[in-house]
Amino acid sequence: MTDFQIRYGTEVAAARQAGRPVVALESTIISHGLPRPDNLRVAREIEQAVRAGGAVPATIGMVGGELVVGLDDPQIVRLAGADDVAKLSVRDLAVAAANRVDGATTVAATSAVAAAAGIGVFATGGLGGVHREAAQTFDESADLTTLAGTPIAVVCAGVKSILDVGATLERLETLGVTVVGYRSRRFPGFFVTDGGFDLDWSVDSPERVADLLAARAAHGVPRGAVLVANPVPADEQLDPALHDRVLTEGLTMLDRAGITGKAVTPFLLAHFHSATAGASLAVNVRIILRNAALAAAIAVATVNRPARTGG
Ligand code: PSU
Ligand code: MN
Repeated sequence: MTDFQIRYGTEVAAARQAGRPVVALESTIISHGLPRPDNLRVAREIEQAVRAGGAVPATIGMVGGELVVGLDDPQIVRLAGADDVAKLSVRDLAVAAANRVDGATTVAATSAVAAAAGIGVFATGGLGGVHREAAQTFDESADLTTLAGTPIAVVCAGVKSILDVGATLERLETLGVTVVGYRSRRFPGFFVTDGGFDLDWSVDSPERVADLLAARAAHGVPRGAVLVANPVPADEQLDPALHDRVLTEGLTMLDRAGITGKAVTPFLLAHFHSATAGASLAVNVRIILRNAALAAAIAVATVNRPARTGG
């Protein structure tokens, strides 16, 4: 596993020492995924959802070149408000540290750092994946290859619907990333409940996820990630027709503006939020809060498991 020079927040350090449940949270959704000023409020609500579930939140990010696991509130305020926060994937971490910058960690970077910190559960909104037109652009998120080698459970609402979902599922299969639906055998579509593809497995409680994680360790396959795909309930999703219309429009704008690379995801998410007059933002926030609550329950179940099963 990769080693990182990590500074732990006070509460996270204490929780690690005491063996209390901890849930990792990413900072890219704060700095680049959600619009201001909602981003700060939501960042705090996500932590609150984890606490309400009985676990300690460990929001991960870089402040002045220091990699922090368990950002405190002033640090979160800084990453939510500053204009020059870098978007950091794994390959960027050392460069950013050397340059002493502020940075927000993506799913890839957050997973790698969390696993190195011994944190086994991570909640986010939707993963990165294979972009549409990847056959020409080669644009596939480093989230995928990183998760292939990172032992962590990631609670998400599938991959962002702006991506090629089918191709992403194929890549997850190739890369050996375990994917289970939470109370569903359909892969969720982030803003929408159903992403259009079947899953082979589903789990129906946090305790069953804890069993699955224990079984992986027992069977000697602890290297890669387990995705727990948690669909937004149908009555809380973004209207699928509206979703498809706004997405088509956003992809056209992207093309016209010539936006590529790591700017693609923030651009499309921002387009969704403005074109749906905040409806997609509300769904995005609900997704993240639900995932944070489930991740907390999984972290708690994982810690309680030996007692529950008698060994
Ligand atoms: N999910 C969201 N909002 C986001 C992201 C995910 O709901 O902003 C971020 C995650 O940090 C993810 C990143 O790792 O987008 C993927 O970016 P890219 O496609 O450039 O790899
Ligand atoms: Mn990309």
